[in-house]
Amino acid sequence: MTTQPAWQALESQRESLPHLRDLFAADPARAEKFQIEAAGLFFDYSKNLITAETISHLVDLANAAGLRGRIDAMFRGDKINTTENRAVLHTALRAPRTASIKVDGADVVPEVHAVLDKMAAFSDRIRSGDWKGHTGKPIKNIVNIGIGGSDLGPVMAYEALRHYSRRDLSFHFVSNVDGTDFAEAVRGLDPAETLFIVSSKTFTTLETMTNAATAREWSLAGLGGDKAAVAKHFAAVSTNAQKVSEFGIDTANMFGFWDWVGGRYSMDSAIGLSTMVAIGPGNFREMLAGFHEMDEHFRTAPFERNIPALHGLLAVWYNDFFGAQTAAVLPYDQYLKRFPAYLQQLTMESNGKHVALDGRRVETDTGPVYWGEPGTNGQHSFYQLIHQGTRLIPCDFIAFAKSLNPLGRHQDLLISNVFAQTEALAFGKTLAQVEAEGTPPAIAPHRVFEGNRPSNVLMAEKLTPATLGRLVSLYEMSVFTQGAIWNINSFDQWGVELGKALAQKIIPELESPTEPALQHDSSTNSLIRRYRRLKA
Ligand code: G6Q
Repeated sequence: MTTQPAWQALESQRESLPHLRDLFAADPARAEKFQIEAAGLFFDYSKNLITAETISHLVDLANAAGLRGRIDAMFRGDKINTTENRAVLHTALRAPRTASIKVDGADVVPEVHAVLDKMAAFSDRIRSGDWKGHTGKPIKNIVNIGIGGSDLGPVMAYEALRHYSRRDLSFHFVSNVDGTDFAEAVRGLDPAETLFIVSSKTFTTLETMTNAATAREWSLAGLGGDKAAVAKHFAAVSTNAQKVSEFGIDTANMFGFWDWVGGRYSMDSAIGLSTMVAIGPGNFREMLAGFHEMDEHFRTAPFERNIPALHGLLAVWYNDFFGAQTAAVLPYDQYLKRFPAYLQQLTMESNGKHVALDGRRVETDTGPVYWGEPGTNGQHSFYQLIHQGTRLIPCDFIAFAKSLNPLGRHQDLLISNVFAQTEALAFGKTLAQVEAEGTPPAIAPHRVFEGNRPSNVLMAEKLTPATLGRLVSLYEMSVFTQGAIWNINSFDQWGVELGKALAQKIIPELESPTEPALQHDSSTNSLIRRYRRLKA
């Protein structure tokens, strides 16, 4: 890719780019040139370090990388996850009933909708109180047990859409194998009113299976030990029916999905069962419609008018041409407090790769570190570094015009900060300006803001289930675009395997009643010995 003319043009352009102050001063119509309204979102990318030529070179780069063909291949169901020989079809999870998408010759859309219908019937029974626990009481508490892709999406979506959730039901999420996570989640809950949803694609994941076994013990202990209670207090979301029934969960209460849904792309599959119980099937379908709307925009819009494609190309621009190691996501909505954590998995597990699709080492840096916190809280802590540090940190600001909790002036105060921050980042404050304010010369340099720090603003009217779907799809497709430029497989995650395998070896060494013969390095050996001594 680095030998492509577009890449080289970008390299030389990077050297000669004017300051954002000059770019805006030179073109009063700059904002309109770099704004797009599509699929229910407004995207202002004018405060990026770009000119019209930059965008045209980035689009050339996308074309050189075959982005169009890759998009078509993904949506068509080709097995683009080559290291696992799987199709990548999270887009089918939100396709309308009338669509037809084939994997190995079979249309998957009817199955997708059959599962959604089954989830809806189940959710309605829980929400109406028709579903009774073992002692005849309706369910009041729902605990999702899962980790990684089987947790981060459900937690994020529940928090994001809490406004739309049933407030007389309580929702809890257990992911960590640390017993504290389970203990605190169920503290004070009545087992007779508690339903566990065990969410695991494989139904073999150490953390989830450990927590699920503990949950079964906790349930049975609180319900008199009758194993029949499991059927009333456990549901499963999995692709592995055999393991689900071995665990003792009635497969009638199992909701399936498919190997073409990656964990971090699964919040809109049956993994979203807790979300659907919380917000109801109607809202869940609205969220899917939002996803689909952005999918279609990404699939059909020309790259120069395509929000996710441009978003992804800008990420490549900063990552590979400016050496930006991180990117910040700053939602100005408290309900999106878990959105950055969700995006960390989506972006970093997808594009944290050093080997290209052809098996060779990549020639450029790949996935940046994503991080962030809701505004305005972050402004009172790490924004200092974004404004005046030595590193370039491209930022995404996410804002809504209407609050779901309109209280006095709060929303205007909140959103004024979005605009102020992007303005300060882009334009800064010169030494001359600082001096003109009468700042003593010794202090003046400390009060200079260089500016020229890039940001995007994503805006919508308000946070709805559909808006959330659009936002998540935008980032999924941005990640896809980035992966296409880097020619990597954004859909495997071999990097999480080694540590898992080593832990399996260490577990018996920690649990053994007699001193184990250790054959690790001297550091690991001594840590294991110290742990055994301390816990004795
Ligand atoms: C996501 C990853 C990973 C996965 C978890 C849980 O893309 O594959 O985060 O979701 O390891 O896996 P299970 O759903 O199989 O328990």
